[in-house]
Amino acid sequence: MKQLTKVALAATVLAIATTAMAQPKPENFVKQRQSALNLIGWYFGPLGAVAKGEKPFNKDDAVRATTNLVALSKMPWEGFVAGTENVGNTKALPAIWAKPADFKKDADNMQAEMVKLAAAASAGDEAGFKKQFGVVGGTCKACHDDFRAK
Ligand code: ASC
Repeated sequence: MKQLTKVALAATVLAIATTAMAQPKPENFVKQRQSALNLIGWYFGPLGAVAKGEKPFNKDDAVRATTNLVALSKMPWEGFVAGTENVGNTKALPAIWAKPADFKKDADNMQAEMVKLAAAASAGDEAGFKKQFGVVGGTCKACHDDFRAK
């Protein structure tokens, strides 16, 4: 292939890829937010056993889980775009789009409290970690109560 043809082909492929990424299908936004929230449950849930004293506190495990959780906590929100209110199998309530500032406040709370949970883990602060687990759980619950169908 000639060099110019290669460059033109690469540009075309890039243009197509960019267009595909710029316009995800509505169902992919739902998948995006559900994937992130499921992973948050995956890493957060097992910490509950630690918080309850059913499993010993292990600093390395806690750091690993909360490092993932801090990153994950930033992700679901971009999936709640307009036009996805009734797409597929969603528990997202219309209030998310009717009261975006309230929804954002709950989302911001969760992220801020998650950072504190990660800080307690890094500090090896077992008592602080257990207490903060409950605070983070409260931010999950607050948002679910107002914005997620039962
Ligand atoms: C979890 C999980 C939730 C929240 C919520 C907190 O571990 O999967 O949805 O915590 O139960 O109240």
